[in-house]
Amino acid sequence: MKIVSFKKKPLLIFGLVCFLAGVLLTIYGPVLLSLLRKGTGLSLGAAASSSQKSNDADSPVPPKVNNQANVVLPAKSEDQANANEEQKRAWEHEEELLRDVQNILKKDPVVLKSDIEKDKQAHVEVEKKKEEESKLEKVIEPVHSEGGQAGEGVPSDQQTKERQDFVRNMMKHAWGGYKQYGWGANEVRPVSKKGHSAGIFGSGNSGATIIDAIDTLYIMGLSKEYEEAREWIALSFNFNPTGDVSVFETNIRFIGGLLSIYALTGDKLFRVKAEDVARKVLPAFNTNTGIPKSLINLKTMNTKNYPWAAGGSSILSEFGTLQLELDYLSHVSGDPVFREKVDKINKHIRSIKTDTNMYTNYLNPNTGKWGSAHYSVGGLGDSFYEYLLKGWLLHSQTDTDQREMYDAAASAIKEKLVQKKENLVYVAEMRGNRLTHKMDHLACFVGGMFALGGYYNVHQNKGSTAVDKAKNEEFIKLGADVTNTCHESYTRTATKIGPDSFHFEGNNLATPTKANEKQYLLRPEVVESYFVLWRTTHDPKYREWGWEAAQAIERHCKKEAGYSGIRDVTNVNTGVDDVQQSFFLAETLKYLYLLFSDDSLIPLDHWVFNTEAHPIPILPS
Ligand code: DMJ
Repeated sequence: MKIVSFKKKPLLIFGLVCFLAGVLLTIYGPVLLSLLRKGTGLSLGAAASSSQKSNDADSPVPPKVNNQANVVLPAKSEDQANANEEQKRAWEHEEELLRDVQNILKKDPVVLKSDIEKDKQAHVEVEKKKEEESKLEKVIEPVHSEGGQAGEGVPSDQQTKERQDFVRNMMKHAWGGYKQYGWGANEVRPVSKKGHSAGIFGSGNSGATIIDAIDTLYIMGLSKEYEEAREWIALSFNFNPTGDVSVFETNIRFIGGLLSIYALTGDKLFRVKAEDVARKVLPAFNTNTGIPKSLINLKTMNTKNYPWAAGGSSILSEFGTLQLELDYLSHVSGDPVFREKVDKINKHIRSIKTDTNMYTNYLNPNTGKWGSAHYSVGGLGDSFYEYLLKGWLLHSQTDTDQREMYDAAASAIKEKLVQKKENLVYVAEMRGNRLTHKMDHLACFVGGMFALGGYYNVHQNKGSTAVDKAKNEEFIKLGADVTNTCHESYTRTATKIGPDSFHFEGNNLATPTKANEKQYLLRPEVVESYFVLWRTTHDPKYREWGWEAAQAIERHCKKEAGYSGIRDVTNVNTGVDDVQQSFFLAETLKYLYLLFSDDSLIPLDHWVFNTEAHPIPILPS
């Protein structure tokens, strides 16, 4: 560092004062001159007018000024009087400026320096504010949002309305805890009251809860909370996590969440942010087959699969759960690149489809071959089947290949995996040819999926477009039966909340065995199926079941700063995991709320829910 010697200081200060005086005189010199002239009775205006008077009859004639009292002599015409008045004001202003300059020059150089610093700071603040205001600016684009108006769907009967309010209050509590203790972090720890992040998000604060929750806030008509979320997204959301992030989770939570709120509001901000996030993960698709890797590091652009996935495979439920978000993103952005990624994956899967119409949970993205024969509608497989159906719905039921794939896959699941023990219908898993008589909480979405497909007549007679009415009804019934089993997994525990996995062997009937199967992570799949079954059958029992679940969650999971997962659903004195998962706000509470809302709110004829419960509008055919 250069040190200025003490002796040289006065010289420096003198120099600085001279410099400032020079600058200020350059700026205010003409003013000074004008005032000096004024003092001698010769104004700039008067000087100018004396030379112009004869050749410009219309130009304002400057007034004569009485030096003592500054009194303007009467003008000849009204115009002249106005011009005189204006000129007088200008001179007064100039005088004021000069006084300011004189005062500034009288100041101690140290004070002067600090004043300049303060001015600079104030300028920076003003510029920052301007920038923020421009970021917060709302540009609304036309979108298809039928039935997506904030706060709509109030049910007509009092009891249902009270239940709807109850769920809205749950959402307020969940949001309030996150806002106070986890703001900007991915999630909140509702007991230890601090931010939390899971490995799927990489490192850093990406505000997963804000992005995941914003459409729920909007749908519930929580406008203050919605604005808080929007402001954070506008000013602070850049999606720059370090470490490995999950491409699948980024897609369903971030891209899906942003696109959904864009579709509901038309607010351009969300479309631009969604596109930005999507572009960042595109390098994960650069494999021989176009099947993306599971993880991407956004700093190094390294991509890889989970080390536990056999043979370096990608996961079926991950690469098969992209179409809703990426097709819609291409539709609204006009850039086909996103849809092309999905098309390539679909093309590859179709090219290696087997006669069994089943899809194993693993696929090697480089060789393009299926991995070990593990079939499941729970974790690793689940939303692949969901998106076969929903991709067909998204495109107004026009993609025949996709319809046939879903029809055939659902039939294969029914034939090979669906089992019944006593009165309980469930969907088992299969390894090789062996069944595992177990269902995950995750697999409980399948009840809603089967019912949704049947409701929209996805099952058609082979080789024709004629609807197979009986088969569709069978699937609605199958959906109801499986959902009944999932409900049983709730009613058979002490807390009335369902476990993460449950078995159908020996004495086990929809009950968990191992310790880690007894936890409840605030998952949505069971209430998701209640919601879909309610919309497709209007059997009132689904609202009752949803109400049981809401109350049980309130009783056992509510903590001071939000809701927490619990360790053991079979024990009313259970411990907690101290995590409020972002999907609790995105999915669990949204499905419960919609269950108690009128069907006109997010009508199924116009919207299709992504696997994180973010509604995406059905595209015109
Ligand atoms: C959610 O993130 C999604 O529903 C996903 O498809 C599966 N897992 C969780 C919730 O359990």
